[in-house]
Amino acid sequence: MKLLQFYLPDKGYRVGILDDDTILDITTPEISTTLDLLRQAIDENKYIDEIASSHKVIGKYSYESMNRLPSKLIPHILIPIYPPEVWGCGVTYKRSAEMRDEDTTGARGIYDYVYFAERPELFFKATSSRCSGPNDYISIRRDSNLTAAEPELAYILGKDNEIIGYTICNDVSAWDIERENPLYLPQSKIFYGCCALGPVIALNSEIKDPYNLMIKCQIIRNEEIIYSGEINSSKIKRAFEELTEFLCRDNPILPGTIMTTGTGIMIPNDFALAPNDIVEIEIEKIGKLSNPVKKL
Ligand code: DO4
Ligand code: MG
Repeated sequence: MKLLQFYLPDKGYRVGILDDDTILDITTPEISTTLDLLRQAIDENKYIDEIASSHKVIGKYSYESMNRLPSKLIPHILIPIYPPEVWGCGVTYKRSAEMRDEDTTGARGIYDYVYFAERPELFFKATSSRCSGPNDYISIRRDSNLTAAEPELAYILGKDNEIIGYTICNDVSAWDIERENPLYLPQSKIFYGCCALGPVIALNSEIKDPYNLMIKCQIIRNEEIIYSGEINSSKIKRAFEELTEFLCRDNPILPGTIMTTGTGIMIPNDFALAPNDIVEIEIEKIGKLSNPVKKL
């Protein structure tokens, strides 16, 4: 099952199930977000799929017609969850370690160390207020001249830090700030519009093997594809349980917290983001997340 959130000008914020190209509206007066569904599942000690299927379908809409730039005047899909927190993992793919070291010291260094170390790199990435949903703008911060898209598979944690499902994340990062000094990492990672999520939450029932998913990324500039890259999630070095264990070690997290698992597609510096670019990230069995770019 795939869950999503959407907006209707006459009815407000809604929660639904995506059934092929049809959005099934399962909103009730008490449950209007995916986080409400998750909390209900936790309270009733049930799977979230069970809770979602127990809700009555009160409307049906075409997904394609709502997959558009958000505006209060027209129906559109929204970020699929309002996460209390988004955390990021770094250097989980070999290419990420190699390129980050080449671009900082030109030799093996801190990234190579972390790639092989027992402790993973984990960093605080965003709150809901800094996240963008499908088709909404992602940002280049005003003091960055080299901001890159980082296409990533992300997972959502529920009760007892268990994974309930997966989504797509663009871990938009100011690489020039990160490269100037590793202590600047939070400023390279956290800013308004730094994290795109969506378009849906593909629950565990949809994703039989999260370590075998094709992840593809395209950057479109003036209607031309200027960059295309791909990686399979099988190339990730760390198991998700391992990442979650480090995240939650003496660090309580709330249900709905998102972990983004790191990028294996290192986009060359020549394709640094520019205003009005469109970044498309597609992950098998989840869908396609598309976001335009603006400079703050
Ligand atoms: O240490 C820098 C950030 C790493 C990261 O975001 C990634 O590998 O995806
Ligand atoms: Mg990243």
